[in-house]
Amino acid sequence: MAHQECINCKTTYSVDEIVYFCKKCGESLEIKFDFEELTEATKTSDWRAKPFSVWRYRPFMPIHESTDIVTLGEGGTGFHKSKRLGSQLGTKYLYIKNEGENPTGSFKDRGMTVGVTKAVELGAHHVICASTGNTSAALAAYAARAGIRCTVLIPSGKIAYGKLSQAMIHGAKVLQVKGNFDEALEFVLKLAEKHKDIYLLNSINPFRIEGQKSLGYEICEQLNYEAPDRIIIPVGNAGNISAVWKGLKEFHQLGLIKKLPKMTGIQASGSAPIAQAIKTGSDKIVPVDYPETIATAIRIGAPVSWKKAVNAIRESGGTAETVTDVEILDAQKTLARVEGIFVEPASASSIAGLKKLIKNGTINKDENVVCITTGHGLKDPDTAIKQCETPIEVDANISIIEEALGLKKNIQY
Ligand code: AN7
Repeated sequence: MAHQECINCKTTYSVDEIVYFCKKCGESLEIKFDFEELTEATKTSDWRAKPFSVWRYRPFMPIHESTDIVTLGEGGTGFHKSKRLGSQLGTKYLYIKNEGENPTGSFKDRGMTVGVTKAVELGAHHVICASTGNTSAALAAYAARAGIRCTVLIPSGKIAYGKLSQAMIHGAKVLQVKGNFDEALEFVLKLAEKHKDIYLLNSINPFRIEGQKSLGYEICEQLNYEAPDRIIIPVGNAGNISAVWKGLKEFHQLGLIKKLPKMTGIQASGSAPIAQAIKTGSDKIVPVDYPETIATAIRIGAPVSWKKAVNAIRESGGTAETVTDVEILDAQKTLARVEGIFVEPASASSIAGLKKLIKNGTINKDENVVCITTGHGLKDPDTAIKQCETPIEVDANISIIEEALGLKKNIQY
């Protein structure tokens, strides 16, 4: 029903073949379905009767029917109408799709449940990824669940402790490579090329993208089979924006939604090659050699899926914007305090981007906007704590506590 296809020269490969790049032209691959078969499969299946989750969409997934899935209950995340934040920022219809509510605390779980299921289906016993943190946390958890070996390569410098602790406790072998994320990715690509028994699960792997496309489906279903006017997404390696766009286009092609939203990608200003390409109208990106940002999850200078992302943004009539670290941290705090949603800095970039695009007139107040927040705030408690007032140490004494709280003493209620 499905095959892998080169995004450039359209060469096809079976879904049972382990291949990460086109053997003819070296470009990345995507999963393509026979549309008539997909239409039939989705008509005859009772998927709509299933609860929200990635596997509600099993007929849309390139996994054999007989395969046992590796799952921790991913997807079905909260879709929060955000009236207070919306009115503060000047937009009427704002929703936060909070992917931090996934099992390991990020959207990566959607891709990993499908990616690790595929790994097991292919008979792999060892999975690998390079990661700024969340991918490694998710892969380590799903590999543990499947009972297979897991290796992760992380960049040197700061990686958020919550994520590192997850990879470690789930038993992954963690190597910190002296270099940035882009260099770590080069090594895992080389390892997977050299050692055919190691299965690569970076977002270049098209099966992961299939899992992540469910995020696009779910948003439309949570809006009662309507697409929003715009979806705003933090962009690093650009797998997610490509995946969401793929899901939306499939729903559209199946007639489940009538229109498509404007895909809007947000990057941190210190690592923004895609936003630069969009702004300058270029057909190529200029990689950033030394990417820098407080949002370590998206500190990526040479995004592998940039072509798919640029295409998604242009095809949908969307845009891309950059946000500074100060804007990111400000958005993180505002979202936590105004809506009660705690997200990690990279995730807050979608909110910071929304604020900027309203201010510069790109987004008008009547647009129906969905901001995706990609990872939970507890992933990176250090950054959160640094922005807040330090707890005051007080003596165990009621009047001292009242004084510290600014409460009047001697009042009887
Ligand atoms: C919270 O974990 O790349 O544009 O190695 O953790 O699909 O790369 C993380 C990416 C956004 C960017 N938000 O998504 C990794 C990694 C959070 C993230 C992104 C990431 P893509």
